[in-house]
Amino acid sequence: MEECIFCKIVAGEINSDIIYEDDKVIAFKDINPEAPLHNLIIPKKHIPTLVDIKEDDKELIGHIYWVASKIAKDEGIAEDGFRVVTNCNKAGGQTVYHIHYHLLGGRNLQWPPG
Ligand code: D5M
Repeated sequence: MEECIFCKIVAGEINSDIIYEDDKVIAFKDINPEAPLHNLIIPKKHIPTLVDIKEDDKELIGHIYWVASKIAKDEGIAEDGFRVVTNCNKAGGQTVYHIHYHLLGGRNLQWPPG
């Protein structure tokens, strides 16, 4: 996926502020934070959108939620609360077509989102 900016982050071709990495996923600070803590958790595998998740990816997606929980605990926001969000396609507000999970916390988040 030559033109995918998040694949370039995975490959180390673009710098990012990485806060967690293992063999399956990487998490880094969002370049345009919407909360005091705003990280993105992405699979290293290129999956464009939520609707491109295949049956074989189910374990990977579960792993992403485990990583979100770990980061929230490590960052000290688990007890207060936080949000994990995936935008899907245009009307869902997706701008980068490599699936990612926004981890937002550190303030009282509003509901519903706009
Ligand atoms: O969210 C895409 C998110 O990706 C948006 O919050 C900005 C962030 N972004 C874009 N480029 C970068 C780089 N290079 N580093 C860190 N964060 C980045 P979406 O849900 O697709 O609208």
